[in-house]
Amino acid sequence: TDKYAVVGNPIAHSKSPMIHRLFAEQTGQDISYEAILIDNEETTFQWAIADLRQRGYKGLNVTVPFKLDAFELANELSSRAQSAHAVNTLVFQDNGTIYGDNTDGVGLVNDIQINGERSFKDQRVLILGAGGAVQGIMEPLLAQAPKSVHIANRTAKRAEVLGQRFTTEIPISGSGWDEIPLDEGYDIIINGTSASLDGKLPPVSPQCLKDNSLVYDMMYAQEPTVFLKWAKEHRPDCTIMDGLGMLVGQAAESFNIWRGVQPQTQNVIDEVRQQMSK
Ligand code: SKM
Repeated sequence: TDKYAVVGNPIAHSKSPMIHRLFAEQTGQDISYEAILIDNEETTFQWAIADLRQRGYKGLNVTVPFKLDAFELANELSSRAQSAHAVNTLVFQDNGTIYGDNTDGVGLVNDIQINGERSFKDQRVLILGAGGAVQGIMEPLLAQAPKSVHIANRTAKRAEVLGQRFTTEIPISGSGWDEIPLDEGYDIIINGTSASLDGKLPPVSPQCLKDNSLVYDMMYAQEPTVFLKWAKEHRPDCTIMDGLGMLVGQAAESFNIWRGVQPQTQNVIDEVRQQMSK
């Protein structure tokens, strides 16, 4: 049995052990997967990781607040980890080096494409927020050739600067909340702010919605988030998805990096959601 784990602080809430157990059952892979708290008052991230490696773990997922520490610790980085400036997947390689990747963005893109059956191709995309979560999805999203991307954020400057970091033919713009271009509405709207955690809405106009918009919240809960409810109230025909599929999607990609097998996600999303309602 090869050992894997997710590390973070707090970590007790993590659904990763359940998700990876379901993947292991589905694919017949012989692995174990635990949630491990790193007490950053007691130890450094670096030391904690060295200790886990010593104890025979093959790889780790890394969550809040250690994704930047993991980025700095890795000896070798994927291009998407470099552009995200964050690492959520570590691989302890046989030659002694540590490989760092970031699967959050692919998790989101695959969830929308595979489970939501929506392509990004030629779509006008609106992203709400310009923080770490959004930075993490930019490269995989741009790789899907959307028609344009607009990033809106409390501070316009941060949105503009994030947009300018990518060399691409795709037009990327940035603004504050009140300057979002609203003429046509957006095909895909992704909430990457943490407003939903506090039951709040990002301050955007319902004019950004269209009847066939796909509205995605990177947060998830048992019930649709306030943002998804808001979208449905204004446009009953729009499609809503929450971030549980992104969570399962990033896990699937990490599983594939470690095991070379790509698990199916929809049945696992359904199972985890069912557990949440118990
Ligand atoms: O990026 C993921 C991470 O790999 C695992 C996780 C969790 O277990 O809650 C959340 C995200 O940060």
